[in-house]
Amino acid sequence: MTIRRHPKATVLLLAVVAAAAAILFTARLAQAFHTQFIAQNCNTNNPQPTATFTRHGSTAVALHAQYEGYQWAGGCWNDNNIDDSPGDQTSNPNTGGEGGDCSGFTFKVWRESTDVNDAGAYQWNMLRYIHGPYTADAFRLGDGAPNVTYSKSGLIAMDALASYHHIGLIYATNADGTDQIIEAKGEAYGTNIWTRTYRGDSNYSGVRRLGWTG
Ligand SMILES: [Ca+2]
Ligand SMILES: [Ca+2]
Ligand SMILES: [Ca+2]
Repeated sequence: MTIRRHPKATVLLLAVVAAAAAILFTARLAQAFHTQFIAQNCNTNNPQPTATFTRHGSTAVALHAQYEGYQWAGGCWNDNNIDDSPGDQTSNPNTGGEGGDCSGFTFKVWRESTDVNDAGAYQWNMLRYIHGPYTADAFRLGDGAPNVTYSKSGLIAMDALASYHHIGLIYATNADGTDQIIEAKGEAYGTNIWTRTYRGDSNYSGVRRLGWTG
């Protein structure tokens, strides 16, 4: 059986459907924007200075962030393996969502100080909201007392590859010259491990955090 509608009724129906979809979309956008993850979950506790810090230990720190979210200028996450703040507006530091951005993630995993002249090691809890003073490009240039540029061919686990826009940490090296990179990749991707060709990409430079005790 065919249901016949008057053409005007069809147009009206489509308009109503479109309006409802627009309202729903706006509501979802607002909801995503207002997860208030940082406000509701994160703290400003002092970091713990650590006399020893190892590549193995920092790998464990990095793995807590795996499967969590991404937040532009962010630096606070839990470890429930869910992105608690998906679909936020991109490149907006005020969305207040879960996760680090690429440089905030690196800062925390490398246990750095907010004082760029201090090369010491500081353990920041994952729910401590902190981004740190470095952009990806600052890391690329080896800015800050703990950080140096380093030959790409000599990079090992927990060293970094950085470009003007992005920085990722080496989780493991692959036999074919690529690397498994653990990184806070972007709003749509969150934080995870991916096989990358950064080491062979001229836009990327090697960066090392100094002072590992093991
Ligand atoms: Ca996790
Ligand atoms: Ca989470
Ligand atoms: Ca997010």
